[in-house]
Amino acid sequence: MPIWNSEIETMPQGKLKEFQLEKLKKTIRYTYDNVKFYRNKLDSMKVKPEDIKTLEDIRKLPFTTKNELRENFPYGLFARPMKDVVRIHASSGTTGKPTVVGYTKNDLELWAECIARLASAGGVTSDDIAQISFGYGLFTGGFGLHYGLEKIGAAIIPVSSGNTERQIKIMQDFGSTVLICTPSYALYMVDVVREMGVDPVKDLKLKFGLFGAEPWSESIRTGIEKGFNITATDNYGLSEIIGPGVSGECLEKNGMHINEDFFFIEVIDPETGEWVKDGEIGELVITPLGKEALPLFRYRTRDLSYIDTSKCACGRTTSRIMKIRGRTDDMLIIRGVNIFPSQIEEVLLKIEGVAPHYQIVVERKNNIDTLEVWVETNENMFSDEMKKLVELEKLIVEKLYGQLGIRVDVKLVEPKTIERSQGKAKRVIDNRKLV
Ligand code: DLL
Repeated sequence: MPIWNSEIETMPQGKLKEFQLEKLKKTIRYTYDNVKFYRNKLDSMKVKPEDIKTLEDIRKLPFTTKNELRENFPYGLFARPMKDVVRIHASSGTTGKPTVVGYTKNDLELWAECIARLASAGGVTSDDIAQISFGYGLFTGGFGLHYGLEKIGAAIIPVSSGNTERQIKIMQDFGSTVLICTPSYALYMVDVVREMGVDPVKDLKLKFGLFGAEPWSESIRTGIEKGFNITATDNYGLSEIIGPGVSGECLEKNGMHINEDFFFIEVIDPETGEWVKDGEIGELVITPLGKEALPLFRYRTRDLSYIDTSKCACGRTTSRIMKIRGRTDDMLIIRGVNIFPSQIEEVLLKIEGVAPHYQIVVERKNNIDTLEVWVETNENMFSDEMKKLVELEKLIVEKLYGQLGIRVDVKLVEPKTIERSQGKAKRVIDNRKLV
C-alpha cells in the first residue's frame, strides 16, 4: 500500500522531533500573541514563549481542560477573527455546554491531509467507493473523513448515520468498497446484513473499514471483519484538537500512527500531571502544531493509552498510539475498586454464547454502589435449555470476578434487547448521578 506523504511519514524520528520543536515554538508564539486567555495565563506564571527551547520545555506551559473551553464558550479561545473562520463544529455536550471548535481554510487543508494519510494507511485509494456512515453535522466524524477521502480521490457516498436497512441497500446497489462509521454501528450493520439475507461475500464489495470515535476491543474488530469480510482499522481524534485525524492504524493493525508533524503528544500521570516513563500507560495530552483558528496548549484528553515508538513493519517511522483503554472519567469506582468498561468488554466477548452487546448499569442502594452487567446471549444460546443459561451466567460472574477482583451482578437478556447505536455506543448507565 502506498504511503500518502512518505516525506513526513517515513522521516527519521530525530528529524521529526526537530521539525516538531520548530513548529511548537512558532505555535506558542502565535497563540500567545493572538489568544488573550493564554497570554494572561502565561504572564501570571511568568513564562514567556522564548522559554520553550526544547520539546521537554513544553512542561513549563499550563494544561488546557475541557472546562476552560466551556468557560470561554463559544469563541473565546479562537485566535482568528470570524472572517477567517470557515467552519464550525461542536462536541455533543451531553454534560453542560458543548465545546465549540473553529477552522480556517488552512486548518481544513491540514485536516484533510491528516485524514488522507490515515485512510491510505487503512487501504483506501482513488479506486474506492467510500460509504461514510458517520453523522454529518456538528459532530466532526462525517465532514472530517469526507474531505480527506475526497483528497485521495475516492468516490464518496455521504450517507450519514441512521436508517440501517437503507445503508445496506446502498452498500449493495452502489458497490461500496469502504465503510466508515463507529465500530458499534458497524457491528449493528453486521446483524442487519444477516437479517436481510445479504451475503457479504457475494452481494457486497466491501474491502476495508475505517472505524473510530469510541473504544472498541479486538473481539469487536474480529466480529466486524468476519461479518463483512473486510480489514478494519482504528483511528482516533477529538473535536477540541481537530476531530478524526490525530492518528490512524495501517494494515499492520498494531497501533495508530500519529501525524506527528501536526500533533505533539505527551503521556502523563493523570494524578500528578508528570510525564510517565516511555511506553507506560497514562493520559494523552495533545498540543496541535500549526493550527490557526483554535491553537490549544497541552489539552487534557482524559483518554488513557500508551505510545509505541518502535518501527512499524509498514515502513512508517511515526510513533503509534496503542488502543485507547478508556477515559479517566469512564472509570467506575465500585466499592473501592477501579473498573473500566473496557475490562468488562474484554471478558464478555471471549465467552462463547455471548453476543457483542452489553450494558453496564450502576446504582446506589443503601449507600452501596452496585454494578450490574446486562449481557445479550446469541440466538442459539437463548433457545437452549434453562440449565445452560444458568451455567453461562455463573461462568460470566466468575470470569468477571477474575478480571475485576469484585463480584458483580450479571443479567442475561434476550437477543436484540440492548439498544443498538448508530453513532457512539452508550455502554454505561450510571443511575447514581440521578439520586
Ligand atoms: O469522536 C472524533 C472522531 C470522529 C474520531 C471519527 C475518529 C473518528 P469527539 O466526539 O470530540 O470526536 O470525541 C472524542 O472520543 O476523546 C475519545 O474518548 C473517543 N475516541 C475517539 N476516537 C477513538 C478511538 C471524535 N479510535 C473522544 N478509540 C475521544 C477510542 C476514541 N476512543
